[in-house]
Amino acid sequence: MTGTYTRSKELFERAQQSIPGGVNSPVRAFKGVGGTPIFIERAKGAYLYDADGKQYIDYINSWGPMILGHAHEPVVKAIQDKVANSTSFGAPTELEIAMAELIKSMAPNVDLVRMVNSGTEACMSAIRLARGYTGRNKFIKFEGCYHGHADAFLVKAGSGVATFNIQTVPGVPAGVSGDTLTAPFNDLEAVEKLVQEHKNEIAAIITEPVAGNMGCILPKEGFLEGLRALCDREGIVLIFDEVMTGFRLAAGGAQARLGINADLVTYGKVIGGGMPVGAFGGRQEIMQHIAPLGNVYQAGTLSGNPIAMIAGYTMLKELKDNPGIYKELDEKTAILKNGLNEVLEASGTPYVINQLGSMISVHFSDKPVTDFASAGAANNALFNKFFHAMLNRGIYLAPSAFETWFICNALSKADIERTVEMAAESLKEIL
Ligand code: HOZ
Repeated sequence: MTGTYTRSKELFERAQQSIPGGVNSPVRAFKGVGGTPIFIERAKGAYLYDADGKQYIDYINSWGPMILGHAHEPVVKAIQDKVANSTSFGAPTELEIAMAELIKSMAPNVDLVRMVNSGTEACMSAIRLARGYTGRNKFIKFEGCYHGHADAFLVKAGSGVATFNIQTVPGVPAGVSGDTLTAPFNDLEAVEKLVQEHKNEIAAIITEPVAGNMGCILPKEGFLEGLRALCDREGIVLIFDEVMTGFRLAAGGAQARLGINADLVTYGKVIGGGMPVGAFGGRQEIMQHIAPLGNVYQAGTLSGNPIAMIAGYTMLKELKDNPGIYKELDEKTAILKNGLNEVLEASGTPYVINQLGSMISVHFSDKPVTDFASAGAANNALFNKFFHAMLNRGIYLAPSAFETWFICNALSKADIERTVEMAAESLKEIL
């Protein structure tokens, strides 16, 4: 089975005449894996349909938010009901209060929460807040973690920056990136060393508690606990970037699933059910420095947008009211992992599968993949072939070895079986 992608090819040609690289976010261009991006027309449940009418089982799920599947009926209906009342007011609404209350009831350590429009905005604002709160300028991030595209984060970043192997980003002034210190993920000693070298200068340590922008990389035992203890000892703000893990790994995100408390937490696309939303929140003591309570300025006309709020609220409420969904997601992902294990084992090629909850990634590596260096050292050329072999068979994986696959609860057992079968065929084709 192969794809013709005729219409997608035409659209990509046309797109490149008016959109940089033909896409509005770089990884989508398929430059990492080669070939032409498929253009999507619609999606329902676990399936995507491209411009040529071909169906795919979706393992991207809009990079995380479609936990309940695409066009989930209660979400669609809630948006339809709300949209006739206007799409934006730039003034407060009761729905924003309900959303904040819902987030507080689900996420640990959130006394106050500010809505924004993307994960980038959330992380950027959280760092500003940590700096304003501590009066310090530097912060530590981890190699291969991606916290959006604000200047200060584009240092040894994952996701598209890793996919395209961009070492330094033109346009990011050294004066800005100079305050960004980096350490390998899972290397507590390196963090300790940085903290000692920059005593009383570090405002924050920001991390994805489970990294999802260099494949899926799990924190080693003691790593996050060690960061927590270090931050407590040194007066550093610990920020968990839960743009991917929030409301996905558990109703309370990675904080709840892994039992580690952050001082500030950032959320993204997941809390909008796929609408453009983000948020950051945390303890009152820190959050009260945000304007208009304090002087750390942060604002946005579309923040708390009613359509985004109702979509996010409806999805989160369903997750909160049906905690069994997380068990189902875990079980489905375990079935997928077992199936992939079998066919990869049988293929004889070295591989690693990393997985927690409904986040999973396959690396063609003969060593454990625990950080950016080991993710980069894997046979990613083989991953690229695997990606295309799967795509041709109707399985839509993230178009880069430096991304996580996300499972949605609309995925059926039959879909998983088909995915495993297609993986076996794909491996036969490419090895
Ligand atoms: N940076 C996103 C995933 N880690 C990709 C965003 C997109 O292309 O939509």
